[in-house]
Amino acid sequence: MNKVALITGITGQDGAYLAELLLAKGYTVHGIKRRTSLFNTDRIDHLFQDPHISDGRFILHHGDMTDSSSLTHIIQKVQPDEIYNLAAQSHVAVSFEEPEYTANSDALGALRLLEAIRILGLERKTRFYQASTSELYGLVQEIPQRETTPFYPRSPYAVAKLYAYWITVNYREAYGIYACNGILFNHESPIRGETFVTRKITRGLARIKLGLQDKLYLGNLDAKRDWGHARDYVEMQWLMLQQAQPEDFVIATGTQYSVREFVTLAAAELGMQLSWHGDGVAEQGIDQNGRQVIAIDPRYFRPTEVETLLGDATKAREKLGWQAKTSFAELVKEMVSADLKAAEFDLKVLAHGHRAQRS
Ligand code: NDP
Ligand code: GDR
Repeated sequence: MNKVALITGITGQDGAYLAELLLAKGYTVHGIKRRTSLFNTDRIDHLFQDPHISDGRFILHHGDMTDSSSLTHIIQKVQPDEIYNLAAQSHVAVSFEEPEYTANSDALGALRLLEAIRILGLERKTRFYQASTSELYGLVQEIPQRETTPFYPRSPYAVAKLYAYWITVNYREAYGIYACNGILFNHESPIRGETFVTRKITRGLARIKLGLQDKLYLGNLDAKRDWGHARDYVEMQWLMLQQAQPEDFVIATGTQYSVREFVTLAAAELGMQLSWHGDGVAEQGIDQNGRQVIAIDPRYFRPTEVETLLGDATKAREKLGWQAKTSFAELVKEMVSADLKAAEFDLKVLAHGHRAQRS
């Protein structure tokens, strides 16, 4: 019998990559999407449309992480072998503006799923994956960060995810549920949300290159991250649920770059040679023609910042044979190339007198 998976956050970046991976492995994939006034299934529409990919094995349900009744009903109906809890208000900066909602969906959401497993008597059947995050390390206590590094969360998002991390560990220990945390460092792709810094940069620079926009405004250029590719990381999410014993794993590339370095490389991909002038909020990125391309907007600084993250995924490599496949340079190249195509499309639409999408 084919396995049945339930993915929360199916319409998000990781949800889309994971659904594709599980369908390719023969799973029946159920996803939970929330009701929105506009379509929010852009990232997964191809899974419905191509019968060779899904063959009727891809099913969506309306639900919300803040609504236990919908979650419990769906789990009862689907009887999943595996639940991947990817749904979250996942934007760190937004969590300072919506701290209570972030706690409700990101912290209590995980509890609601685990309670549903328990209430429905599925403790021995259903395996549970929690999307934990390198943001737990926040004000870092050790470099690089590994499974044993102490946590010091620095945002309402990270504090909510800290609860979700520990409730996952607790339900594993208290009720014997196969539940584990993937502590994933930043991972990106051409379908990354447009307000996360990498996608904001590749999309913004591609549009500047084609004259669709003049300048890109950013915040802290000194922040350093360990950036990998989402496609590589969802493979690890699946692997973590296939082991004899549930354990928590750090997933990272082990390399680190600053936001400034990301911008410089992405610009170079587009033929723009940036030089940096001034500092703090006065810093500017200038191209080889003397045009200011990057400016700082203090709005994008966070009340408490995570300055540096660098992961050590030795445990994943040794126990699961996992290693990141995509290099930083390949990731940047792929994202820039996809956003250049999207900008070219917008330019054509404009040339025909229409309003470009999401400009
Ligand atoms: P996205 O923001 O792209 O996707 C989040 C998903 O959660 C979307 O499908 C969104 O729906 C859904 N969602 C948000 N709130 C609710 C809610 N209240 N009820 C139901 N669904 C909801 O995130 P990613 O795919 O990048 O990340 C997946 C998970 O991994 C998240 O939990 C994130 O916090 C975590 N994580 C991500 C990392 C990364 O670098 N990408 C690193 C470490 C952890 P909608 O489409 O309608 O908005
Ligand atoms: P992060 O990702 O907070 O690490 O959380 P994000 O891309 O938002 O920020 C990374 C770093 O870039 C700095 N930065 C900016 N960030 C944004 N969004 N916009 C800007 O204009 C900008 N300028 C500079 C930020 O200050 C920060 O230091 C992501 C999310 O996917 C989380 O859900 C996940 O848990 C972590 O990665 C691991």
